[in-house]
Parts: sequence; C-alpha cells; structure tokens
Amino acid sequence: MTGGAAGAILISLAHTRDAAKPESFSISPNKEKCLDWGRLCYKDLTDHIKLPNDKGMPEEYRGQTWAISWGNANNNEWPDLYLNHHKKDNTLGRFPNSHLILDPGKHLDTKNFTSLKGDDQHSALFHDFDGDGVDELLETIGGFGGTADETNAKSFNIIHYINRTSQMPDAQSLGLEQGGARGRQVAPFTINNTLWLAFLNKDREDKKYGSNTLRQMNSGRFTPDTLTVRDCETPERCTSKPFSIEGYEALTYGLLSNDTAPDLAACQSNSFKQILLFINKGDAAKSLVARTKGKTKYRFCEQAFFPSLGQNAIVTESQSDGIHLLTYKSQANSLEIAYSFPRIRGEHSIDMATADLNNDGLPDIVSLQKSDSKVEAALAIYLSNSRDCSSSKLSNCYRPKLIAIPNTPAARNFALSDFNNDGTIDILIGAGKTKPGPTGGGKYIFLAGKSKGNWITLDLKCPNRTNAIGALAKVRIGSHEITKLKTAGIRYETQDDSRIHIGLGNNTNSHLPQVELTWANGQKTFLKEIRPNSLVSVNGGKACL
Ligand SMILES: [Ca+2]
Ligand SMILES: [Ca+2]
Ligand SMILES: [Ca+2]
Ligand SMILES: [Ca+2]
Repeated sequence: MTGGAAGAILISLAHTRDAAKPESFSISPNKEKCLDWGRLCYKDLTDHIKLPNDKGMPEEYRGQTWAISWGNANNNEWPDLYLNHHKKDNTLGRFPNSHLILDPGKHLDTKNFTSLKGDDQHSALFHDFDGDGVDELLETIGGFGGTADETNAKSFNIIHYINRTSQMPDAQSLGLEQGGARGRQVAPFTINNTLWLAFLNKDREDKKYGSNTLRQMNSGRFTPDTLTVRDCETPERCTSKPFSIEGYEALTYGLLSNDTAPDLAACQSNSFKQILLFINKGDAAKSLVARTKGKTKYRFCEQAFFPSLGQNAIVTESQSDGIHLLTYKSQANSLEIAYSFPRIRGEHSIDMATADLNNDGLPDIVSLQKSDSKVEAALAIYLSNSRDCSSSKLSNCYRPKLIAIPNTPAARNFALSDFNNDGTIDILIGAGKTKPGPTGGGKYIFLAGKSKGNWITLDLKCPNRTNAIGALAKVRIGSHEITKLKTAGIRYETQDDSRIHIGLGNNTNSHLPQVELTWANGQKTFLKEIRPNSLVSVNGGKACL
C-alpha cells in the first residue's frame, strides 16, 4: 500500500513539471511569423546566407558548421560574422575555407567576404589583441582528436589579422598556441584592469583537458597564471588553493555577488561535479571559491538579472530535469536554486542563451533543441511579458514558446546579434555532424527578430588591450535601474554580439535613460539622457587607460 501511494505522488509530481503547451509556429523562407504573447516576430532569412563555394559562386552551405562568432573586423557600427566550417573535407571540398562576412546587416545579399584558411577549427574569439580598434580572430584548432603532442605546430591556435600587411605576432609569439589542446571556448575577463583568458578545452585521448588561465603581461604576451582563492569550511577555517577550471566546459563572467567586482562561474556535463564560482572580492587575498550543493551535470553557464530575484542568476539546465536559475548566497557562500522552469517538450538543450529578445526589460531564455523526429530542430523560448507580470512572482512573467525549424537534422549551436542594428536581437543557428553533400549536411539558419519594446545598445570601447571588458554600465530610467557587465559574449563554441543590449519596454515615456559607466580601472563616465532606440558608441579614451 505504501509503495502504491508513493508511486501516485511521483506521478502527480511528474505532471506538475510538464510545461504548459507552448504557443508555436514553424518557420518558412522569407516569411515573418509572430508570437501573440510577448510581441515578438521572426523572419526567416536563411535563403540570404549563401556562401561562396570553391569556384567563388554563392551557394547554400551544406556540411558541418562549427563556431559562429560576431565581432568588429572593420571598425564600423555593423557587426561582422565569422563562420568556421570545422574541416575542409566535411563539405566534400566545396567550401575549402571559412568565411568572414563584413557588415551583413548593411548589405545582406551582396556580402563582402574574406576567406580565412585553417583546418580542424573549433571555436573563434573576436578580440582586439593589439588595441588598434579592430578585432583580430583567435581560432582554436583541434589537436587531431586529442592525440597531438603539445609541440605539434599543426595543432597550434591561429590568430587571423584582418587586412594587415605588416608582420604581426602569431598565437605562439603571444603565448596562446595551446599545442595539442582541443579548444572549445576562450573566455576573456579582467581582474584589476588586467586582461586574462580562460581556455576551456575538451578532453584529450590521455583523458586530460589542459584547461587553463593566462594573464596578459605589459609586453602583450600571455603567461600561464593561477587565480588563487580561499576555500572555507567555515568563515574561520579557510585554505588557499588555485581556482582550477580543469574538466569544465563553459565559463561565464558576471556580477554574481553583491558588489561591483565581476565573478566567474564554470559549468560542465562530462562528470558529476558542482558548478564552481570564483567570487572576486577585488583583493586577491580575499577572493573565495563557492559551489552548488550536491553534484549535478550542468553544461550551460549563462547569466541574467531577474528583478524578482533581486540579483543576477546563473541560468543553466540540469541534465536530469529542467532549467534552473541559481543565485549566490553570500552567508552560506553557495549557489542555490532560486527558481526552476520545466523543460519545453521533453528534450534537453543542445545550446542555450539568455537575452532580452522582445525588449520588455526582462531576460528571455532561449534553448536550441532537437525534435522528437530528429530531423526538425526547434528554438524553445521562455519569453517574458512585463505587461502581464507582477514583479513579485516570476512565473507570471514567462510563457513557453516554440519555433520549429524544418529540415535541420543536426542543429548544433547558435549565436545572437542585432546584426542589422534595428534594436531586436537576431538568431543564427549552426549545424553539426551530418554527412556532407549537395543535399545532405547541415546548414545555417538565420532568423531576424522584430519586437515592439524600446531599447538602447551600448558599444563600449577602451583604447587598450582589455577592449573595455570588465566595464560596468548602470542604466537608470526613472526609479528603475539595471547594471550590465561588458563581456566578450563568449559561450561554448560561439560568440554573441558583445555590445550591451538593454530592452526598455514602454518605460521611457517620462524619463530618458541615463548611464553611469565604470571602466575596469574604476574611473567613471556619465551619459545623460540617451535617446531610446539608439545605438551609442562610447570610447572611454584616457578615462579607461
Ligand atoms: Ca563591421
Ligand atoms: Ca586589433
Ligand atoms: Ca524579454
Ligand atoms: Ca535585428
């Protein structure tokens, strides 16, 4: 009898974890489709991303896609796109090089391409390594499936300089070659106005990851260095140890504790470990390590500010159940689940991100999923609607939405950027392992967004090698305030547009937004009365040096 009763309870719990049936639509070429709730539409522009083949003719890409990165390769206001195709042979030789597309938002169909050579390309980071105002591309190279020796130059990472004629230092000269590693994410962050890079690598044949952190020296070269943290059993009983990201797959950089010193969080799904936090206290001797309670596979590490939680939360997905929002509790020095969303459909995410897609001022959660049939992917979105939500109850603010994407047998990842500067974030989806060929193989899917809320986008620049990473933008509209950290927009294998995009909803009628910028060196710049629905570029100049 007891067993039967327990079974009944379990069944009823399982039912409560099912998401409500989502509002959904299926994309079709060049058509705009809208969600009724949340005021968000997408137009499928996939037909417009034909790429030049081996004969230079525009053709729909078919093969295995890998990294998608957005950055600034030609120093104008239009985001530039890098699509790397992993390996030459995965397109049957039709696309021998990867493509950098300059300013696709300016001229979508007559694109300006640069071909970049390389093979076994895995992830790419746009970053202005020499501080001249134009990004370079640091591309991680695979290491022959994890069998390459660390001295094997064919496994070294590559730095692409765009349109440079003079000899520039290669990745090895900068200490960034990572020989033999299987790079999946390179995440820049700053500590006390110094740039660091975290390399998140996949495991090698010898079962080692070789994930590590490097600090930039005054010479511009990077040197391996350790972030030291205090690991405390009780506030009085602490030991010093290195903050090790070995075995972790994703790293996020943001404000997790209740101060202005940005923190780090590392997530993984390869083995059962906790999410690991580096709680930066601004002072190396005081920084702490914190963890989730218990061990769970959490592959994704995203961050967003939820007003009803009152702080930034790590947005992640447990391999065993739904999407969790986790917040740092300073008293317990631990990361705890503050809210959970059930999965939309039964599938777990292939990729995940947060952004304010509909510009209502609240973050939305986007998950890329395979469908039950495995040939149709879908974007599952927890979409906010600030008009329908009271700030005290998070569940009232979100509804599940589903965008089905036909003929995508191997969707792998996606990257976010407002590529056409119209104020709504657009979504580019890539594809993974399928057999190449004229009809088989993955392709890129491009969805241009349209929303009704107001917005501002801040493009922060600093004329040094930090690229303004670590700067804080405190945006105030009347009594409403939000603080955003400038990051590189890096996620696993992809790089989102690193400009700070803030949805304003309708909340601009009586007050124009004001922005207080705090650069990574602590100096401040004030921007008064910014016009809503505008892109504002701010170069900190001397203030941020
Ligand atoms: Ca550009
Ligand atoms: Ca540069
Ligand atoms: Ca939103
Ligand atoms: Ca857009």
